Amino acid sequence: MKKMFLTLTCSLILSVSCAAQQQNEQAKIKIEESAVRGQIRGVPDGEVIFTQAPKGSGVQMIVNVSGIKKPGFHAIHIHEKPICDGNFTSAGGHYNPDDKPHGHPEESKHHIGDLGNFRSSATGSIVESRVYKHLSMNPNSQNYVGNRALIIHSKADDYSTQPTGGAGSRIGCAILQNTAE
Ligand SMILES: [Cu+2]
Repeated sequence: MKKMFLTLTCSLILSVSCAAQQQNEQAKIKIEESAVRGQIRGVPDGEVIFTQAPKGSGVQMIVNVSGIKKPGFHAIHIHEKPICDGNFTSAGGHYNPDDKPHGHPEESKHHIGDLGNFRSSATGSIVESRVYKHLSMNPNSQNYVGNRALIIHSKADDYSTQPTGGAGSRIGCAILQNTAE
């Protein structure tokens, strides 16, 4: 009887942990499915990943870049076309379907592609996570982050020069795509 009880308890524990594991796997797959990723090419290299923000609405961006030659602030924007050729002017202008003025991403008026400034460390890397309320992971939304390009600039964004923010040349470019597409 004792043995039978033990067997029963064990299999119960097993099935509970097994179910938890399955749930974890499913959650992982869901995150993978809804991720938009981009491999950064250019002078710096690295990766950018967009996922649904864990709390409330919005999109979380994790950027992990190394090899930036100039420490200090660099503008990052989403540009209109998913093309990273030559000097990256192939990516077109900032993504701005509403025809708004360029600005800071937390101000009332800005391009959908305005993501702000990122500080590169003394060793030339940017490792940062930020949440943007104005972006969307829904491919049917105008604010969708996929099928565009992420551009890293040589200089900081001044948030006022129209329409570029005076951010200088394009030193890095990533084609943004949903990995499940
Ligand atoms: Cu830009």
